[in-house]
Amino acid sequence: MSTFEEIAAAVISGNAKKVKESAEQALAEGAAPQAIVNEGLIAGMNVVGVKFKNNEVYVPEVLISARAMHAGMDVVKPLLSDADVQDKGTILVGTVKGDLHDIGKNLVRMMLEGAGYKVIDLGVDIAPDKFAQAVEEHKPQVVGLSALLTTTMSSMRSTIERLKGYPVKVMIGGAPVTQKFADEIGADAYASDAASAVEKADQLMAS
Ligand code: B12
Repeated sequence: MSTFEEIAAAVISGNAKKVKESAEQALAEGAAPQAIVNEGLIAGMNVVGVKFKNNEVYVPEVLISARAMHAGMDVVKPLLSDADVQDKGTILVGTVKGDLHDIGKNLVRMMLEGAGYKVIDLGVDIAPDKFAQAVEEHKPQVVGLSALLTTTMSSMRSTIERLKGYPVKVMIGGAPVTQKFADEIGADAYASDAASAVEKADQLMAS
């Protein structure tokens, strides 16, 4: 097994200590930091994403793998120059106004980070104006809105209204949200889980 494969395998099994050690070993062997990210850490998270989608692993395993991935990122991040950082794009995520659920949104954030996006997480209970301010400040290409309550789905509509005129695509998700609702409120994409969120983000970035 190559050191990159060892890193990916340790991310998949959620072994943060092993990820850190293997990342350090790869650096000692002269591997480029960016290659460690792409061929080790992201490669591992991609496998986790597919397994999650196929119900082969569940939320706790994904969180543990994401933590392992972050342990590797901590090793290589100081060595990545700005020019090295893969510029896949910036995505802003947040749970809409009135809604405090963040477990799903956090998973989406981790999977997007694992796929190489820069993610800005605004947190929970985010009002439309706050999303708009953050869009002005961070200039993301995509905004991801999460809602878990049927009563806060209307906040998605008002957030999309508020973001009209800004050059951003809006992707929505959360247990009560459907493709039909996304179409109704004019969202650019809907995804039912964190792995599909990455696929949809890739499509939005390319469109
Ligand atoms: C955990 C939980 C809580 C926790 C939240 C903790 C936290 N930090 O998030 C606490 C206890 C705080 C809570 C509070 C409440 N809750 Co609650 N909660 C849940 C519960 C059990 C699990 C939700 C969860 O985390 N699921 C796991 C994650 C991984 O799944 P997910 O969020 O759906 O996310 C996935 C996808 O939807 C998608 N996704 C999510 N976000 C996004 C965003 C984007 C952009 C994309 C693309 C995809 C995407 O990807 C994720 C990963 O695959 C659900 C029941 C259930 N089984 O769903 C009820 C539930 C959502 N809660 C409910 C209710 C009613 C409440 C309360 C009103 C209860 C009360 N009376 O006080 C309060 C509301 C507080 C508020 N203002 O938000 C109801 C909602 C009913 C409805 N139809 O609106 C549910 C369905 C329970 C029920 N059956 O009654 N809750």
